[in-house]
Amino acid sequence: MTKSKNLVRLPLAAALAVALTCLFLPLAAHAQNISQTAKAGKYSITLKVLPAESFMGTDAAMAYDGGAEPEAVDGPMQPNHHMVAFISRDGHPVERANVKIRYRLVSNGGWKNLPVARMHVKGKGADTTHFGNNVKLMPGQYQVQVTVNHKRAKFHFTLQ
Ligand SMILES: [Cu+2]
Repeated sequence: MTKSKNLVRLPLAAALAVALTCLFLPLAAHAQNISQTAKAGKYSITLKVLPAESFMGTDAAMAYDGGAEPEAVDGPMQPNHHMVAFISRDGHPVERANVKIRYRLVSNGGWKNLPVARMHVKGKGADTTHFGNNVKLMPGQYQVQVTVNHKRAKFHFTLQ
């Protein structure tokens, strides 16, 4: 008797797990992080699209090192993402380079330039140097091109 009860319970538990997963998927999609790596000449470029990060105040996650002005999290643009490129060469992080980032919402046609700031993760040192900015991105399919010292890498992802 006990055995047959267990046999019934297992599929129920599995069904419940699936139902719960479906319920929580929309929440997970909001916290979606993109991370893709591609080659550009001798550079290895990891493009990350994360939630918008703070550059200001004691709680800042980012330490600004130069380049374009950082887009404030609570600024007029109301950025919802942090689109950045981590660059390495021969396994070593690249701290200085001429970096250009442009992006395009595929359904919308036009390319936009991301004002590229140089930063590192606050308190983690220059090894965490990366390039990019906070930006407002609608859901959709994106193409991104990252150019490092005239070598270009291409990325393609879908934001939910
Ligand atoms: Cu950053």
